[in-house]
Amino acid sequence: MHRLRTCAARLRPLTASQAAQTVGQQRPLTVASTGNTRTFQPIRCYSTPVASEPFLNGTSSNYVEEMYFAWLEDPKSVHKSWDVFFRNANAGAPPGAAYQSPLSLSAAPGLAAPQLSSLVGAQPNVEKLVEDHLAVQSLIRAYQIRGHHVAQLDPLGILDADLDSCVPTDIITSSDKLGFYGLNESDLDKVFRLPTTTFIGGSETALPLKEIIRRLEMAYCQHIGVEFMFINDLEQCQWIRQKFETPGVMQFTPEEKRTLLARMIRSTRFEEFLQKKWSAEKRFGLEGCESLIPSLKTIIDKSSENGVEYVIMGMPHRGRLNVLANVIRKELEQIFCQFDSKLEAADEGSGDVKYHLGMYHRRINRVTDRNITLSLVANPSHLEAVDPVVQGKTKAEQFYCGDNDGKRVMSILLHGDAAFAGQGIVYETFHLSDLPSYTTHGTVHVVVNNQIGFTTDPRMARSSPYPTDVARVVNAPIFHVNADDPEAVIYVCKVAAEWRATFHKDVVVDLVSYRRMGHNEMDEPMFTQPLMYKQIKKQKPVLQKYAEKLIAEGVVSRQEYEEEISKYDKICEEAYARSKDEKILHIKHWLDSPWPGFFTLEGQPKSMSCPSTGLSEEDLTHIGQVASSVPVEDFTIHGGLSRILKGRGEMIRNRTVDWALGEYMAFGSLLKEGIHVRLSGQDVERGTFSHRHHVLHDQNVDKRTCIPMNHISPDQAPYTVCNSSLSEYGVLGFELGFAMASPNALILWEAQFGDFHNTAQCIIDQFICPGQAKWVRQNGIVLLLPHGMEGMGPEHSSARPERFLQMCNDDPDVMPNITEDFAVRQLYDCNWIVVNCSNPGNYFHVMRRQILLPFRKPVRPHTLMDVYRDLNVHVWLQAGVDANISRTHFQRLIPDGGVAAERPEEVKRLIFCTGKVYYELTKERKNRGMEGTVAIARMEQLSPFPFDQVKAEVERFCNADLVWCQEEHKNQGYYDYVKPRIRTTINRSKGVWYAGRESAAAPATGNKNTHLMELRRFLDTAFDLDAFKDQQ
Ligand SMILES: Cc1ncc(C[n+]2csc(CCOP(=O)(O)OP(=O)(O)O)c2C)c(N)n1
Ligand SMILES: [Mg+2]
Repeated sequence: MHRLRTCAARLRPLTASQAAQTVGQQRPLTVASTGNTRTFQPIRCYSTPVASEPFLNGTSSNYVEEMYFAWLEDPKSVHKSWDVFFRNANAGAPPGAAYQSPLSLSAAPGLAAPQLSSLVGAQPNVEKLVEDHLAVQSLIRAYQIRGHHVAQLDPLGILDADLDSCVPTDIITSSDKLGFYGLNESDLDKVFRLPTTTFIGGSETALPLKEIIRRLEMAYCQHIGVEFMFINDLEQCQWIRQKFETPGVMQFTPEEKRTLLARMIRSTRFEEFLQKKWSAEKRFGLEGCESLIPSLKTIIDKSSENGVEYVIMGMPHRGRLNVLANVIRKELEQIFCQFDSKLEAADEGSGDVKYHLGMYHRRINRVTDRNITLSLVANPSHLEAVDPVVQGKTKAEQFYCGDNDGKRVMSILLHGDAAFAGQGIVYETFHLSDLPSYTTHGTVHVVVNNQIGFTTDPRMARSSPYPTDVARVVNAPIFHVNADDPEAVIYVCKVAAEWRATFHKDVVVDLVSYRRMGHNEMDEPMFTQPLMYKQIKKQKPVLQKYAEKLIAEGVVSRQEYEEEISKYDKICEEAYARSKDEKILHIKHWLDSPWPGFFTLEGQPKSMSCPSTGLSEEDLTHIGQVASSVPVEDFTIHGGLSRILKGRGEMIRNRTVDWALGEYMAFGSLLKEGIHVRLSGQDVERGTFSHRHHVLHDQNVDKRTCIPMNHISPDQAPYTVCNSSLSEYGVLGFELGFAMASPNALILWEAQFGDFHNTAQCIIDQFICPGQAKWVRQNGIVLLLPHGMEGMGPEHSSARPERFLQMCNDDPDVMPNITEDFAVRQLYDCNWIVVNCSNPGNYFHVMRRQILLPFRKPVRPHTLMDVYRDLNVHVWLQAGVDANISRTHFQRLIPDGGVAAERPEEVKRLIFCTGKVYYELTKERKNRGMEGTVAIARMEQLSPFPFDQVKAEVERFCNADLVWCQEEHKNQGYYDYVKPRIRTTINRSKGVWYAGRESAAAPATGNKNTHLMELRRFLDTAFDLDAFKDQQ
């Protein structure tokens, strides 16, 4: 086959007679016009049988392969010309000799190979002509595939953007290379017919070879390197070819050039102004890639022209202040005052450095005269971590405004070259880009490729040729561009925006640039990049180069240029003067996602109370019925599932619920109240433990599904439940972003098992835990983390509650004032809520409380794997707690309500615990007949700590010693968190003893026997009333 491919590479679709009469003919039209957008019809369809295609139409080696396999199966199934070709090739004809002119086709089939060989060369002129045409076609294709490798992308002219100095053999850098194609210098003036896969001809269908090469050079080897030939879709490839190959396509009007110059002035002079005023401050300036600003503005202008109203952006440190000033148009004085160390913070929390803050701004786009909202999402230092967050927020904004195909809301993501290549989250984010529940219908990625990451040379920082190769996995075209050519930059940005508007897929603009200063303005780059920086010092700034070009062209005069500079400098100076008046820094002004109407005008919660989370019996019954039915006609579900639904119906009749039904009722009731619910994560639709079944699958019809929860009532909010890609970092980030967009939605992410959250640790540590403190941004995301020691080994056991508890912001040593609104105020003050529900009723209530609270906090309930499985049935969502079900609520602590409570003073031990160990403890207590001597209280909300209720419980069992019992190891779980807080509650009057597994490195043993022995041991300790005598 390899030999056939070699032959095929030399073929081109042109008969000799066609070749002779090409000049002046129109190329066959492949463009269909549909309204404003032009779409390309596929030129060829590969449907089987491929037989009817004649030999001379074959254009690609894949195609030849297909043809070959069809021929192998049945030589008659292909066109005669192919039959002859394959028989000749199989008979050993060398490349170029297997082809027979169609003129001899009639004779061919009957001829044996030796006879055929006598025909080869029988018409030497025709054959040479065809071969030369085929060669030219290969040459064109070579430029389309590999032209970017020789494009002049590095403004410094010292590095190869693809890290490879070799020039591909098939790119014609000198006339002797024509030999690769069997051509020579004398062919340069010959005219060749152009194939339909190129647009270099413009209105011409044939060109001299010399001109073909020149035009290919112009299209692919100047300041733009286009990487796109890996895209599987022919229509998309044609679209790109047309955008870059059509002669004269990169034309700018004088007006456009002047606008570009003005934008370059702003970008450059902004950095110069900051450098002049605060030379000793870090700002991660944009010097060396100033064309980023016009590039972003072009993408936004073009997108606005195409109907986009809202652009959500995420970006790292480099040039961020410049983007805020000149793209988002944050008031300059607000930026400048951030440099003032005397500025006091008005808001609570830590705040963040100026180059991490977010922004939200609605304004008129001056170019299109349309409204546009721009939001830059606040981010941590952790590079690229913001990517999925931006995507999630974008998806949410699209969802809430009914923008189903991303025509009104879009995202732009900026990247550094080193981070884009090195950070895995980039890949995880790309993999969400085309999934139905996660797509944002195309993101424009812009890489500030300054060819360095801090002090590391790209040759040491990546294994891929370009930093952008990760984008190839989703077939995103990649436009590399020399950032010192502002017009080329603007052109690719226009194409990128059009690409997104046309195909609604991701696209990458790679601004190949340099970094004029060190990593930050204090850094000495000559330590590590001496040669590069010697060159940089010689490099004329891009603004100066572009201004000189426009002055030479007569587009602007030097005076106009200088006036434009003075005008912007004056704007900066005036803003600087105003910034001196700012005495207080309001982080609130830097909010990226305002929630209009949710807070008071001062940004406070509208109340400090939480209504009952209970529901009427009627509502519970109704939702329960939906949960146990198939609301669609002629829909066949699996027999096992029918039994599960029947079981649910039974529970409704018995007024009991299991975990899945409790969750169903929580979600269903919120949907009924108009609250959107979105549950996302791996296999959440069915549920890892096969308990949920929120999506029913028709057993007879492929892809026919039904989500009963969307059939609760006609005016309900929609329910989204989606199995995610196998990613935690990307998907949790995405859901966090989704939850940012609106407070009126319950957004949940579930880990397959709790411990898998650690691959998303950055989102937890950098965004969820401190998000409000850093960026005054609340977020009500729910993390469902299955947890429980069940002898399943070190993995799949622990959701690592100790980590979440360690990051809670409450003070273990201070007993808070117990006021009437204590429970809610405590929630308001905390950074997040950690709960561990021991029954489905409490899970139901805590889910509803998330939404009924007048503010939003992330919550992290452990969901108990055991409870999923044992169908631990509870009576009608705690109806027993309150006779009137509509007044029930989440219980932060479930006190002992059994025999021990009857004579509390006789109780010798009060055991506090949380989660599933409660069931082990009650069983053991019963077995030992100690119901009257040992009380057991369940802490359902660990953080914020229920100081008031712990206090009440300790006072009730006043003669009891206190034990914390957990199934986790001592250095894990809850002990380190609860112990000091219980001690503070009781004014350190008693000890808090420990019953649980010993300290260990791994979360659980892999040996079932050891697991059970450990359990036995700590239960013995928990019920041995003398166990702690020696420690008193
Ligand atoms: C996840 C992560 N690792 C390390 C760092 C430290 N760091 C900050 S900037 C930087 C270099 C980034 O290089 P690049 O992505 O090319 O951006 P540039 O600074 O060149 O614009 C590094 C390593 C970080 N901020 N985030
Ligand atoms: Mg870099």
